[in-house]
Amino acid sequence: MDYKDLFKDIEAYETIIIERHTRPDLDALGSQIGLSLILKNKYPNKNIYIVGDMTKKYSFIGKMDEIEDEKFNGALVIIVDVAVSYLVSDKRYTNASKVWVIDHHKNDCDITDYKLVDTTRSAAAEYIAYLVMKEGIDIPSSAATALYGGIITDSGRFMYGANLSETLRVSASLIDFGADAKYIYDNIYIETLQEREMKNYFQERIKFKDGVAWLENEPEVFDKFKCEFNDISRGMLSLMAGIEEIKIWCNFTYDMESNTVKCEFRSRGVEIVDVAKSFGGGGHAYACGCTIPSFQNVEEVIQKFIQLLK
Ligand SMILES: [Mn+2]
Repeated sequence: MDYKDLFKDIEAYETIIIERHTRPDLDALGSQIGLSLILKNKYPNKNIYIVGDMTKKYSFIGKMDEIEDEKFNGALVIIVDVAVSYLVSDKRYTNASKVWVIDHHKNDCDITDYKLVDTTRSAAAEYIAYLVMKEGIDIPSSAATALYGGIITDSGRFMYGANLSETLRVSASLIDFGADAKYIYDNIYIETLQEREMKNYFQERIKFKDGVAWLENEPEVFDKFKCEFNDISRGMLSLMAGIEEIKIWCNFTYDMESNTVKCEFRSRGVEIVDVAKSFGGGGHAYACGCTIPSFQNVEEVIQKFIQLLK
């Protein structure tokens, strides 16, 4: 689709609701909140809402709106940082008049035909900032900060990205718009005593085999540590990164909401997304995930990665 059509729709609709994926990371939230602040700034008389589940870890970036079902009738919904329906946080978008998707993941979109997907973007926030600037719309400093937060986290502090010079160009522009980089860094680098204790606990439980490292996080860990799912599933991934002999690392975490095991995969120098896809998942070339029925399937996943390394 032509990005111009998105801005024509934004111009045309009176109610605009912005959504993103469940269990949001800072790119999902930064994209959603950043876009909403940009549109509120440009269209102070439109009804602009943001909805979805929230995570305590990123509450510093903003707050979601609670809105009635009726608000979706006749509304324009823009879904950011996700293109697959089952991961969208608020299913009421199906009642909207029109739905757009803005994403940077390598998934086939099953939500709408109105989509803007650029997989060379390190973050959905980078893509949104680029589109908004291309359209010549002003970015208030609060929005620039939110978008900048999405970029620095999804790019691994400007480490990953198919087009780093573009990521840096967009980021530099956001700083010019007044993005407060220090505010983001101050918030993402602080951790609680429990978080540090969790790292010590999980560190000792990492398993290693033929270039692959993994953690199996059984239901009991959520009794031991009062925390959210992503505090373990995403939060403990980095414990396995940066080991010379380990090229692929996996975090298998029990999900009580669905009684399944959610898998996060990361790699260094090896494209792994096809393995995630073979288990019905997806994501990026070096950072992806899937869901498996139980911990009995872990061995099968690990074997596929070991074969891939051979
Ligand atoms: Mn993202």
